[in-house]
Amino acid sequence: MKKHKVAVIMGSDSDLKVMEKAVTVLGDLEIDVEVRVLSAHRTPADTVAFVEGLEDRSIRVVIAGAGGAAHLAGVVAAHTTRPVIGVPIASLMPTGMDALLSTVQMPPGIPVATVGVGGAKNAGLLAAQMLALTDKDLHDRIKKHRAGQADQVRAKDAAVQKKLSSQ
Ligand code: RP5
Repeated sequence: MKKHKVAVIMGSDSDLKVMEKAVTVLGDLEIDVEVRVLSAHRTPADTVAFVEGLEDRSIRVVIAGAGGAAHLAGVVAAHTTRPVIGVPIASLMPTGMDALLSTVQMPPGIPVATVGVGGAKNAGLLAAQMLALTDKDLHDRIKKHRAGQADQVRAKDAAVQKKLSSQ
C-alpha cells in the first residue's frame, strides 16, 4: 500500500474522461487513489456516508468534479475538514461557466479550492503538493515531474526553432 490516499469523486460517469486526468497524475506520483461516482442530488445519502468514512480510510484530500449546478464539492466540504479541491466540468453548458461559478463561489466558512474548468490534472498536482508538505520523497517526485515538463517544453521550443529556420 502507498503512503498517501486521495479520493477522486465525480457526479456522473460522464465526468470520468475529465477526472481520469487527476487519477493519472496521482498514480504517476505514487499516490493511492479511491475513485467513486457520487452525486450530491441523485445519491445524497451515499455521498454523505462516503465523506463520513473518509478519515477511517486514511483519505487526506478529496478532489470532487461535477458539471451543471455543481454542488458536489461544496456538499463534501460541508461534511469534512479534509481539504476539498473542486473541478468544474463543462457538461450542461458548453463553457462550463455554470459549474465554475457553482464550485468556486462558496459562501464564507466552507472553502473549496477550485481549479479551472476541466482542470483535473492541476487538481491532482495540487493534492500532491498538499501531501508533500510533510513528505520529502513525494516533494522530490513532484520536482522531478516539473523537470520532465520543462524538458518537454524545451524540446518543443527546439522543434519550433528548427522548423522556422528551415523555411
Ligand atoms: C452532474 O450532471 C454531473 O456531474 C454531470 O457533469 C452532469 C450530467 O450528468 P449525466 O446526465 O451525464 O449523468 O451531476
